[in-house]
Amino acid sequence: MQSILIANRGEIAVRIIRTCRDMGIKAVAIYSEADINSMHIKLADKSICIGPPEPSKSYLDIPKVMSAIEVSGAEAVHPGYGFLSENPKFSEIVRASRKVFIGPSPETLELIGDKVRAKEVAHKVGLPLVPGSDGPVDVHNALEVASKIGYPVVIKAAAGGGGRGIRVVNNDKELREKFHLAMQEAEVAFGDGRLYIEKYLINPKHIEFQVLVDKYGNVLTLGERECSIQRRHQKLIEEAPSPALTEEKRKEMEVLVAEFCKEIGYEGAGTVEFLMDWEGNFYFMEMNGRIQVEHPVTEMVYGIDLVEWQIRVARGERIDFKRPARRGYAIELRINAEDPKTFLPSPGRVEELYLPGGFGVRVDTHIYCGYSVPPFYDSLLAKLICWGHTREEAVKRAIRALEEFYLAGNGLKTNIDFHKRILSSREFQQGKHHIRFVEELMF
Ligand code: MV4
Repeated sequence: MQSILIANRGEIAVRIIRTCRDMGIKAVAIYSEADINSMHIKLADKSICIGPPEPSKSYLDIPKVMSAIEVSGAEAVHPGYGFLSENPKFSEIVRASRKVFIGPSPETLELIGDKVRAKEVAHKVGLPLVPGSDGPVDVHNALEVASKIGYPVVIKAAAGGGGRGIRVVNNDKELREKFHLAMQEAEVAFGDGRLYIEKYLINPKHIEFQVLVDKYGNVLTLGERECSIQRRHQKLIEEAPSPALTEEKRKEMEVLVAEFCKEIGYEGAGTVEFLMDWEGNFYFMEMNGRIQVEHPVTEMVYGIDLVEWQIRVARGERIDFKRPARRGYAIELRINAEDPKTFLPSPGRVEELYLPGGFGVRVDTHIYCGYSVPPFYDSLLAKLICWGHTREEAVKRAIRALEEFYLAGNGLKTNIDFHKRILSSREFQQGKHHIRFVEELMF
């Protein structure tokens, strides 16, 4: 494989280009008119403008991305996260064009995109599910199931995921009222109105397992990340390993995760998502078929370049090594261009920038002095990843690195101080945080 087109932008495009260069592979960048001054263009061997700023006319426009692949002569495409990364049609078209899609097959993406089908397979291999409906329900069915499992229950869209299309209801009346609305919304958002219901878990932790699978069914599990610090389904802090898991529980979950991957014929890097309650019960939620924003915490504790291995397994190499030993603790802070009060995006120009460094500190970013953050995309400016021998050391180092992080810009605001508050809180330091922690910290 001599050249890869990166169908993405921002920090993840930079991240992927770096590994391409490490591997001696040429990197082709694509960019929208709003990204003409972006770092990923400067680092790539070649770059192609694919259209106007709106994602639907550039990074999400399959014919334009396909033309760029053809024109550049790239043999493979890395989709990064978001955009086209989990689009089965895109994976299919890339394959039909005799190019390599660095990710799962269209069939697998289709399967894991259907949360009801994914849950069926999870159940089959023995992964625990939250009590709820087996499969899609109508409103009568939903009321019946709710009376069995008890309120509160959550209504979810079969085609949803990542927090899109979920709704909590507390009684029959609310269920009746919100069910039709949820169905209409799911129909509009996903073209699929199927709904299912689950018992609503109170203040669980979000725990996800990293896997890497080659074309020969060898599954490498690389432990978990805890991503409970989030707001409105935007993760803010992720860490590995989770302070909530014992080695025995981790092993138990990894065995089941590997079974699940084999059962669906998974290929590439992926993440299996769970919620965990305070008694240590875990429940399968969904699988994500992409490299995730928070992958560096896994890289730091296992000493493995996940993007490199995505590329290796995509070109048919075997995972023929034992799992590397895990070492220490890593924590990632997402530095966003957002107003700390309203959490609204705060685009603008970076005028002064000093990035932290030193032992155990990694910064993945595409920003530089003079760069203007465009208003069209997500507000992620940088990922600050810190390592420590212990969790306490990783947290202390993260606070130190945040204090070093200096960014001044015209109109630009960041969540750096907000991170300091979270890391300094007793709940977080004791590992007792859960998915509603940020909300509770704010009110
Ligand atoms: C839940 C839940 C509570 N109970 N399911 C949201 C994203 C999707 N992947 C699963 N989600 C949830 N499902 C039951 N039965 C609470 C959430 C949830 C959540 C999960 C993970 C991380 C952040 C979250 C924020 C709000 C709700």
